[in-house]
Amino acid sequence: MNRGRIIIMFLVLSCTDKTTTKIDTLESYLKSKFTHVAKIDDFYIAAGNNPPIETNDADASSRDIFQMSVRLFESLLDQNEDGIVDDTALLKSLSANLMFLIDHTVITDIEEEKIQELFGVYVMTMKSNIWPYMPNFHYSNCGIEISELNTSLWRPETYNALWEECFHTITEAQNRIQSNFSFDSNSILGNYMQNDIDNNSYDISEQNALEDDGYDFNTGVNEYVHQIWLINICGLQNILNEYQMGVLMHLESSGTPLMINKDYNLELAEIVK
Ligand SMILES: [Ca+2]
Repeated sequence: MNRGRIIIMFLVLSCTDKTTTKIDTLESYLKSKFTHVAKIDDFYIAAGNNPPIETNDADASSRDIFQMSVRLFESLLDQNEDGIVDDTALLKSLSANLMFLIDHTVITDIEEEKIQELFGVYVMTMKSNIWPYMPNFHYSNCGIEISELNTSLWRPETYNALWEECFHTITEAQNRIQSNFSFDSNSILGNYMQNDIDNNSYDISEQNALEDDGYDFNTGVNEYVHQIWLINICGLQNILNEYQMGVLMHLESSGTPLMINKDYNLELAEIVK
């Protein structure tokens, strides 16, 4: 073998090696692609550099929305605010199965699939160009003006969608480790929603029509659970009907975090970048 061939082979090998190392871990991948990266155990939260568009804070930056998402996850994982994760099994499920990404859809549409393919984690997103980021939204003043929960389309006027996406991430993690925490038809939570619909006290058909029959049962249960969780946090559990109260009791017995503090100020997460 002549010297030229050896050098070429060496170059090929070292290039291959570099590429492998670069996308070796989710952490290094996220650091290479995004502006902000945090982790709680091995559960990653990342955000690009794009500021939120749908917001009532004109000065809101990508750092602001990133930092709030970190605080929300910290609060959800440490309900009694003693600086220690309450439920290690829940955190392990988050780490093993999911990550959270904040960016505009031009980025998330590509990265959701890519990250799943490369690292096998499901990417939950906050699409910060189309979903509202309302940093002042607080449970003490939710501005809820309904006297019953009767449609899947309901959200508070000034709702911060970041709460909803962080909450869905937590319930997705529960869904993956707790057999009685399913969103399928004939599951405990699915039956509550179906019975509520059969009783004509709750409706998903309007949303289903709006989404061109794309609003499937599982998504419906997911959002039903979220609405009930939010109404409870806002202190209005008295407007929930018997099915919805059943859901709330089931969340409580399943260990779903029932509080959320956007101002959580202990450092549970590690800021990686
Ligand atoms: Ca704790």
